[in-house]
Amino acid sequence: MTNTLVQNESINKVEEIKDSILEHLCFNLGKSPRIATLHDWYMATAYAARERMMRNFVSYTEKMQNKKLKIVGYLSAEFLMGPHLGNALINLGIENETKKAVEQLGINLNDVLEQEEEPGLGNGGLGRLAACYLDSLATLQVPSVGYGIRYEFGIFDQTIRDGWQVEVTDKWLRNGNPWEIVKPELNYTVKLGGHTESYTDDKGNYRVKWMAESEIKGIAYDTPVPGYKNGVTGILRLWKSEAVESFDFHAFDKGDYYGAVHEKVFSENISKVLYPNDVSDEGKRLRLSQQYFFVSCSLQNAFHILNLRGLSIEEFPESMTFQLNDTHPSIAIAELMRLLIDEHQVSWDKAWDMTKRTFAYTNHTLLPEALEKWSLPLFAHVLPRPLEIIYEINSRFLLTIRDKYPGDEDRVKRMSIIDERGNKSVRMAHLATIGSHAINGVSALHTKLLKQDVLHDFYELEPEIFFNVTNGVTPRRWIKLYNPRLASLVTTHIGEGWVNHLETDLIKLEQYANDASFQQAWHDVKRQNKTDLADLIQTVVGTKVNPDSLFDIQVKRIHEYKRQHLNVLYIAHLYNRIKQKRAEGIVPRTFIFGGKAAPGYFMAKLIIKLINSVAETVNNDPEVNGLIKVVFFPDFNVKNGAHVYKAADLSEQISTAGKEASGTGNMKFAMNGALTIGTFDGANIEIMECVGEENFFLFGLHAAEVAETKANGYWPYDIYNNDQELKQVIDMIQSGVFSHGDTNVFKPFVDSLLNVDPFLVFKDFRAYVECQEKVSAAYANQKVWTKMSILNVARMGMFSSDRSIKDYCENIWKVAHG
Ligand code: Z16
Repeated sequence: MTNTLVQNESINKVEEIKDSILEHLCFNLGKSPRIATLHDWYMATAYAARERMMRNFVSYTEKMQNKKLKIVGYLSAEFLMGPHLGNALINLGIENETKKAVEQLGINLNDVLEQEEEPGLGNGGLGRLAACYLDSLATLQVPSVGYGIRYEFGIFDQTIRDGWQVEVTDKWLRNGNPWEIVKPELNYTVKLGGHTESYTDDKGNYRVKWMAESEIKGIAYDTPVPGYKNGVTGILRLWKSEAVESFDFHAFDKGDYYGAVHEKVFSENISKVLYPNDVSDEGKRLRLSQQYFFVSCSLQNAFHILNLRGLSIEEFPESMTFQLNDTHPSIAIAELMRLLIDEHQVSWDKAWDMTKRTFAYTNHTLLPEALEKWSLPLFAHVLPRPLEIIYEINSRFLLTIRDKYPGDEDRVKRMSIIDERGNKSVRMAHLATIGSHAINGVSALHTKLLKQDVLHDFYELEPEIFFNVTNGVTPRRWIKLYNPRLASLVTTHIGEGWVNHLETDLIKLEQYANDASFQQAWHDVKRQNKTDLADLIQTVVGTKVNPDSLFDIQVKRIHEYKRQHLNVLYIAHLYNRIKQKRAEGIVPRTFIFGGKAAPGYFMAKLIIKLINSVAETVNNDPEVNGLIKVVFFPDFNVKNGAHVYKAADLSEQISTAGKEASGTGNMKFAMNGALTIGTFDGANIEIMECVGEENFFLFGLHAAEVAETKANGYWPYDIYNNDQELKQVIDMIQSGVFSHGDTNVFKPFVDSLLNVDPFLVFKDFRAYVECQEKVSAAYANQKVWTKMSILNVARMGMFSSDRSIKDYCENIWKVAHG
């Protein structure tokens, strides 16, 4: 094609998009351009983008009717999709044309994008991983459906008042959601509570009937997921709970109006709100109901799809495979058994074989407080029939263990789905493991520890079903969309193949690592990104920060195992040095934090207060003279992430070794040119192997040393007493230096560290300080730093979620990919 032809085509596209926006403004929003608000323009532009996706959506759904294709069902209680519009334009390849189209309508595209309220239907890493995987599934043309819950309220919005976190309800649906399409005809009934009754059917078979206390209805809401410039649109199918019609008839008959309304309220509650805990288990009845609700709807929908494709029940495992995203959906194992046995009259042995072939389980944590356990009475109350099935699964499973390990009753107790110690409970990780044909961890270290510790007995039993699939993130959103300057610099040098071939193409950047003009351009991109973030911080937080200082960033959920407080102790240490006139060698730094604390997690909330208190003291002390600045950026989410990752010089990945299953923020930072200071934990290790030890700031204990330290009796108080600088820092916090003399507020924090220090902050403090000194020295030489930054990005190709999805396709799902 000649250039003018390409130009004409693009002009036509701009006209087409403009017409489409104006049509949607009129037909869907009922507005004229004259009175349209920015939000109206956003809605109209969203509809215009959605329209283009829906053509592909319909053809892709048709393609899924092909009987030979295996469909992947990704079962997840969370999908943290982030704003749709910008991503849709990138993946449809119409971002430039749309920018021009809205400009011709007198509007700025960025202002339009800013209007979108993000669907925060996830807590953090796990939910965002699911979203990256949907992007890669569509991009790799894998027939797939993401199944989850359409929470009316997603993760709370975080505001900061007097340094403390205050939660605000996330009303993401208040202005409408142009991305979803409700499918009222796709609705399923889900039972809850009640009891079971057995009977003999006309063929003389033993059967069970679940006499539920209540029934609720799940309605499908579909959101299109565009693949990258490939004409494919995948599906995110979320379930909203409603009352079944029969209920109000029944209650109204009896003249019980309030009874009927009560049922409605109860039913709608199921999908009302996301539980705001990241890696920690609440054990609440409503949560169990949510899990069962979305899993049951999804499996019933799978039978419907099977039927549409003209397949038989026996063909279920070949026609669809389900990935369990952590144990949250693991009740699916009992539910598929129930549907096969109670509703489709399949025999136990056959049903069990089919179930095992259908499911695979991803574990995302080793932390004991995160491993889901349901109290037996609660489980029996909410899910009496699934519990009976779990008992049967367990007793058959334990027979095989007793058979294989005669006399080893200890092993039987350890492996049982039912934990018989103390208050009896159902161990969901055991159910997930026993009912799956593949189990995987999310980084090499995590998988190793999974085999060694948490699932060791199961690994011994069936080593061949354990896999590792290291996490990845999508370069479409996390580089191309959110770092356009870097993206275009990279594209002008190595072409644009990296966007969907990161694994093979990004490495081509290596040849420019020593090129002085490329280094300059690279440095300029980072500098501009930092200026953008500095401006945003000024607006949002009111703190003035220097774009020439080292931007040292830690954004992630606030948790003691992630050790934001280790970072804070280092800041307090630097402050102390400045006050003592020992500031030589300190490079100007801006410490930026962001992240939400679970509302019920006292210590995490206190850490937020501490960060803000240190910020207030340090930022306003004339003696510091701007040498260091501290910022807590409120309400960290996907939308804010757009401004944060691209502006980082240094990425903080400092969890206690063995505690962070993988981490994915570490990948987003490194592929946007930040260097990492990190422990030997999760995917940090693989990142370091890829970028080279010389381009990575490693410190601290290894996982085995952490376990050893604890086993030998750990005394943080001794470390405090023997390290004068650490002692000064702790004493400063305790004595009220950061709290206007208040000695109470941080007492629980200090006491916890001095007496317990569960995550070995004191143990790693000295190594961290020394490593930070190396960071400062390296940053002082900007040329060398920039070269390290380029090499970091060039060598991050393997952390594309496309690579992860290919691993799942080849090793676990056994499906073809593009
Ligand atoms: C979660 O976000 C994670 C684990 C978990 O059990 C529950 C939730 Cl909500 C995180 C891990 O902490 C993190 O290391 C990992 O990168 C992420 O899941 C995705 O695998």
